[in-house]
Amino acid sequence: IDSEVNDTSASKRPKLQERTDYTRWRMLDEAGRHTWHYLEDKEDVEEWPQSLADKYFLGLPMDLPDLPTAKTPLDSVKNGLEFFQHLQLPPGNWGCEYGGPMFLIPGLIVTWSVTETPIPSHVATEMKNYLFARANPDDGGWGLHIEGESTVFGTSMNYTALRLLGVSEEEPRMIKARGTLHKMGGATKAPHWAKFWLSVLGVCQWDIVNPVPPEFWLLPDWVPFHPWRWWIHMRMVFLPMSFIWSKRWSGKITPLILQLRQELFTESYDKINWDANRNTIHEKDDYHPKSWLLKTGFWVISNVYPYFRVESLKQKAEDWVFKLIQMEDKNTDFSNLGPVNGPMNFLACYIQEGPKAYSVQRHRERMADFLWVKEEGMLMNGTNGVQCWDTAFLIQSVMDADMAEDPKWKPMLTKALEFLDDQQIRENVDDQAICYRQQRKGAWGFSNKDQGYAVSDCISEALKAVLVLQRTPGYPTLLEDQRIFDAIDTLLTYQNKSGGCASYEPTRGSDKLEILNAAEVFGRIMIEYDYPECTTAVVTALSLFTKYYPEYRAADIKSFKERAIRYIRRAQYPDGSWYGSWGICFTYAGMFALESLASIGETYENSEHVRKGCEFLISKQRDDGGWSESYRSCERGIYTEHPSGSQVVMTAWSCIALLEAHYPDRVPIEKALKLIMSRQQPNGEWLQEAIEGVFNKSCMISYPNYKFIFPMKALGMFAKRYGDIALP
Ligand code: LAN
Repeated sequence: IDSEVNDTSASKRPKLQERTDYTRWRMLDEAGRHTWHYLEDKEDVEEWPQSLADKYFLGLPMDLPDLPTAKTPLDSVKNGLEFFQHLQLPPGNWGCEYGGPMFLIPGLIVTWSVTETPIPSHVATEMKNYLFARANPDDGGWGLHIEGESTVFGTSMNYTALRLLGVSEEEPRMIKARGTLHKMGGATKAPHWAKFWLSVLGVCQWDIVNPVPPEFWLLPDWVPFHPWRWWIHMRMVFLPMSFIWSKRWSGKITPLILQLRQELFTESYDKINWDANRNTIHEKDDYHPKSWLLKTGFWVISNVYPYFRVESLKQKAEDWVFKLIQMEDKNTDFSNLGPVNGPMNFLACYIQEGPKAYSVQRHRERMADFLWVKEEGMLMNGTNGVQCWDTAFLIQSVMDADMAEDPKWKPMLTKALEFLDDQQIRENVDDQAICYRQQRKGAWGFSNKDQGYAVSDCISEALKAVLVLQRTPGYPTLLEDQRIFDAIDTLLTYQNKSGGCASYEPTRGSDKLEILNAAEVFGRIMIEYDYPECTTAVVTALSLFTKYYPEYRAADIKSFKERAIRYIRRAQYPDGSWYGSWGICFTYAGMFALESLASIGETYENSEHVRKGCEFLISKQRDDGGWSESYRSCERGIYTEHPSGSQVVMTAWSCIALLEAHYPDRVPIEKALKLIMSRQQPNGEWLQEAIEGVFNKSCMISYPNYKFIFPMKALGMFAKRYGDIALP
């Protein structure tokens, strides 16, 4: 495919190739910052050889020898580690692609396009490849996430991204995708976020975008719907979005934009009634239909408020919002909370401070932190990585298999420990209260400390890993007591009145705020909720902490745990299951719930809750010994199997749950572990199966390292309990 030449800005557009040379890609890990580099020079290629991890990520042959066939669970763990150690990155952490959502690349490309950021040809080529690889084979469109059915959101946005990358509208795959888009009614049926991005681009007119008034940020803090009370991801997207909406800013109208105006709609651009389409949405996109109250509010803000919106108030709101954007940029060194607010903050800085500003330059650099290259091409990750989270779990898996003292794994684990040591967040942010941030001193985030957002369960999992490993003979004590106490102090701020814990912050608003959910494509996004996974992770961390430090804040911890456990019991469904919000789905939450109950001494023998939890899982075991869960479980709230059969990851979660619970019958567990072992490849790896993670009920996200971490943990726990025997 050749880039177009029928457009004045076309000369600035990247030159697309079929494919790049995969032997030239390298992933650089600078203290947990992951960026991909394409080496154009032959000399560089020689000086910086491709690592085994690079090859693995890129799908190139690693040429590893076959390992002795695993006969026992620990053989299998050893083989798994033998493989997985090659993926450890120099600072001691693990990384991986973190794709799934199909709405991230388009936001970035629109931002690059309107900020006139040149896109290198190798980047454009591989993004194009990824997007085509992830088009649905039957209709050529795209869904909300990689396994989802085509929607207007996915199809209109990814089609647009491909056009901006230089793909011709006559390319057969584009014709097919456009046909699918038109069959669904065209881009006027897109959800709010798509209408927003298309207006930024100049393909839609701003009148089609439901209002995002920055004035919300001027409300006094006591107002029950003030954005500071929203779930952090919503308010941090709302923030720059409100700035850009208020400015009604659009990029340059180039010939390509004029063409897109012809391609994306089913009626002629000039005839479209933009206001009248603000609330039109295709049913496939409408996961969370807007409430009548919200629609009324939108009507008032669009039709009445403009008469009262004095310039000074608008200015004041924009100024304050921009200050908050600057605080977010400063507190994260422009990494930003995530891949949606990142590009939006970038654009807001461009609008406010102009193309030459430092902020614009730094944002531009930071976009690289979200990008990842794999065999299918280049994608945009859901965060700037999974560094702390996956590293903490890997350490725990090896500990659970009792292998940490084996000299063979000491260098690997020591490096992993050093990484967590380096990544602990040591200070609260400046102006914490003014920019509505949560205390974070002593915490860990999900990705790295540049991003620096603490999460309740990320603190917990990292803390557990550190606590045990640095007490294991042969390992250094890197975190002195005070740093552990800092983590505990922060962790203890996370409990809600209900006893449960949410993700980034304790819940700040009422669930009635869901009435203001205007994103349409996601569910349960407006506030923080209690999550069984997060709550249980905190409980297990506190239980472990008390073992080592029985005195420190003992009363607080005791009451925290009691209340948390009461919540966990309440959160159990009548059938014995727990609903998982961050992994798919009931198997994931079941694992966390039963682990935390075990940590306070509740097992199958003495607890009705545990028994019911086990019975639920056992009732879902398949004839081949495995478990299989589809993302539909998350959407529907009902256990649903994946059409492709048993999954290694869900099977491992279920085994861990049963082992934690001391389920009395080992036969089902053995059967499951045999399935896991039978899926292990001769070089020790497990292959990617169906998607594992979720957010906001409707969007799925990949956790590729789970297929290593959790099978090894399950196998190791079994061997520790029953001995390392060959499975019958
Ligand atoms: C994540 C990733 C990690 C995840 C866990 C730690 C696993 C969870 O237990 C708590 C919540 C958290 C931190 C989480 C929250 C939402 C995230 C950041 C994501 C699922 C990764 C991507 C997602 C983010 C919202 C994607 C951008 C999309 C928007 C709707 C803004």
